[in-house]
Formats: sequence, C-alpha cells, structure tokens
Amino acid sequence: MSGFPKGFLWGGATAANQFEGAWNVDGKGMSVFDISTGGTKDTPRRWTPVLEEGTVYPNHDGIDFYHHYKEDIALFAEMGFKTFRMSIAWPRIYPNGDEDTPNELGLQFYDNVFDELHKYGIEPLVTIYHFETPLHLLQKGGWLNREMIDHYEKFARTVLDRYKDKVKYWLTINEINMFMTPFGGAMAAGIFEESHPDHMSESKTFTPQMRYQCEHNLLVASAKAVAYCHAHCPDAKIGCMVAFGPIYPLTCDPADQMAALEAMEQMCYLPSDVHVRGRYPSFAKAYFRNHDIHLEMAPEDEETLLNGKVDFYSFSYYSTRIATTHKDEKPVNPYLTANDWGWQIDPIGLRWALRTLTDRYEIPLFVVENGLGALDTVEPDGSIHDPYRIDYMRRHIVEMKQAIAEGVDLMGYTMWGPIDLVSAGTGEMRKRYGFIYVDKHDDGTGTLARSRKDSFFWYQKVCQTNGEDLD
Ligand code: BGP
Repeated sequence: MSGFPKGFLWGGATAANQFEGAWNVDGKGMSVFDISTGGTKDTPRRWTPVLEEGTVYPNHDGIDFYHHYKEDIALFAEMGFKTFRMSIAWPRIYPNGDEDTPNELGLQFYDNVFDELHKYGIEPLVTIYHFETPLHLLQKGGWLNREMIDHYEKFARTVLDRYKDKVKYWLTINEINMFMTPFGGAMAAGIFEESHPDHMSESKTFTPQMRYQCEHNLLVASAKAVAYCHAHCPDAKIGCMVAFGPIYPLTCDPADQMAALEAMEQMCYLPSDVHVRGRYPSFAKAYFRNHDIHLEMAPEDEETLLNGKVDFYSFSYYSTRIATTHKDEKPVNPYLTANDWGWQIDPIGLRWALRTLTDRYEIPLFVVENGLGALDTVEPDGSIHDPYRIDYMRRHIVEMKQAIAEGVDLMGYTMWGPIDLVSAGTGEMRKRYGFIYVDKHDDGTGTLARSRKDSFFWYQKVCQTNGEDLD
C-alpha cells in the first residue's frame, strides 16, 4: 500500500472559545459560548443571557491557552506537528461584531501565536469563524438577519489582510451544517430552548424556514470570504468545513436507501455542493418548493456563490448514523461499538466518506477533526494511560492510508483537541480528547498544569514517520 504523500499535514485542531479562556481580557467582547454553563451527557447545559453569580461558565477560562500558548505550542512541536488548526475569536477582534475598527490587542494576540508556530515550522490552519458568534449580533437576530453577512465579511477581510503573510491555509466557517441543527439554533439565531445536541432531531422553535435561511446567509458569507481571499491572498488556499457524518440505511429495504440518501442530502450534500460547485443542487431547490420554504435571497447571491468556490474540501468526522423507515427498529448500528457519549466508532466510515467525497467533487480533501472523547484517569504517579484513544486514532489513520491508495487526494489530518479542552456539545471538561492532559475540572477547579498522556508519544511517532509507524 502506498503511504502518506510527502508534505502531508499532520497536526491537531482547536477552537478559540473552547480553549483560549481570557473571555473578557484585552477588550474581548462576549460570544454565545460565554453564556453557556457546563453540562454533562445527561444534564443539559443552560444558556443564561444574564451571567449568574457563583455559576461555572467553562468557556470563560477554557484551558487558558491565551496565557499558555508558548508552552502549548512547544508541546505540539515536540510531537512533530506540521500544522495546527485554530480559530480566531470573532469578538476578540470586533467585540460587539458591528464596530467600524478592530480591537488591536486582539489582533496582536494572533500575531504572537502565528509567530510562535512559525518559530517551530508549524503551519497555521485558521478557521475564520468557529461557532463564536458575537452575543450582541445574536441579539439582533443572528444569521436570520442579512446584515450578518456584512459583519462577517468585514471580520473576514480584516483577518485575511492582517495575516496574509503568516497564514497559508484558511477555513471559512466551522461545520456550517451544524447551524441547521437544534444545537446550532443557539449560535445561528439565539434560539436557546433546545439543549441537547441531537443533530438529527427536529426543533419546534428553530423551524425549517429559519434553518435554511440561516444556512443560506452563512453560505453567502462564506463565498464572500473565499472570493476576497482569492483576490487578495494569492499564496493562500481556502476551504469549507462541513460535519460529514455518513448516514447508512438500516436495512436493504429500498425505502431505507431513499431515507438515507435524503438525510445525506439535507445534512451534508446541500452545503457541500454550494461550497464546491457554487450553486444550489436541484434536489435542494425542489425540497424548498415542496416544503413551502421561501428563502430571502438578494439578486446578486447566485453570482456571489458562483464566485466563492472553495479550493479544497475539509470536514470533521467522528461517527456514522442510521436512517430507516422502520419505525419499530432502533436506529443503532449493531456492527459498531460506541464511546461513553454514544458516538458510534466507525473507522471504515471515514474511508467511505473520503471515497464518496472524491467521487462527488474531485478536489483535495482535508480531515480537520477526528478523535475520541473519553474519561481519562490520572494514576497516582501522574501518568495517563489511554490505549483506547490510540486504538481509535490508529484505526482511522489506517483507513485514511487505504483511501489514499484507492485514489483519494488527502492534504492532511488534524485530530480534534490535541490538548484537553471544553466540549462544544455539552460544555464539559471530563470529555477529553487530548494527547496533553490539562488539570482543569467541571467544577472550575484545577491548576491548569499540562502533562503528556501515553498517546502523546504514540502520535509523536506517527508525525515523525509520516504515518508509517502506527504501532
Ligand atoms: C465538532 C466541533 C468542535 C468539537 C467537536 C467534538 O462538532 O467542530 O468544536 O468540539 O465537534 O464535539 P464535542 O466537543 O461535543 O465532543
């Protein structure tokens, strides 16, 4: 089997709101995640528009990367990272989102981080917007309000201009399709009623009309960032970011094949097709017609989408799901095991995703999130043995390697959460992904000390041998 190509970008992925902390430092404004309390898989988080005295808001501290970035980047370098995925906190640059001039202290912070990464030869991979909608803009309607496109465009232009000599790889909007889910209603439109991140369930308050309108505005905003990047950052490449969780039919009943296809169309292909082909696919237009969905579009939107086609397709991959018309059957895949949060583990599904996306788009792919959320135990001597994490990643990397041998053009792999951070879905710390353990807990306590788990040394070998040594 041929191996990973020379220059393959091994690394890890993070998001500003989940690990920077310093939520109100150096002029930063509030994002939607600053009003999230911590939850667990069984106890939903709460969103409290007015902050409560004595309540823990986990994203306020994160793991304080803001003040530990030098130490953390040194650890990434020790593992042999070629790239590091991070996002820019929108309200650090525009505290309310609608100011005319950016916050210089916020811009300076990311200059420092990029300089530190380059010191070790690590290429930054930057998500312009990773869920951290400025709270002020959310209070004005969020993505239901078309003005949001202009605010995002201004923010994107500011960071593209500022960092064009320091950043070669950009992503426009993290998991753009997650904004259509009940969980996404919070960051898309400030609709906080739905607390569990059940991606497939329907929301009563965040209606299909609202979901597709938000998604349309997000797609137009993304296309504007792509076009600006192409015109002003000639050395850069810019991609989309979609949560690509394949949906299998439960049975070979043809009706189940259709159910799976339709679920894939709505959740995955609709935004992906617009990003890559620059236009809505015919199934989407028909769906809007047949479901009485009327999108508010400006006359120039079609051209904007056409001018905003991405250079590469990036996606997150954790799990696969099931669709079925057999209402009496449990939509669970009997061939797979799951993590403690019920996310089914499916390494072959990653190859399926890579092959399917290659067939459909024939552009370079980038796996920018993949990993295992797990409960880790610190031994009395301080060591952390996490063979389950190594096993998860090894099996996924083997499938990527196989996919490359089968013709997939893969640019890189940034596993999710190389250092423990706050969970996006539940707001908890105990769901850990990292190779680096951080002493920080759900009750807000912890020394913030960093330590290497067993998987740290394993991934070091992977990076250093370009994916050859997976033992
Ligand atoms: C994706 C997000 C990330 C990340 C990851 C893991 O949806 O892009 O921000 O958190 O999932 O999810 P969780 O944190 O809920 O375990």
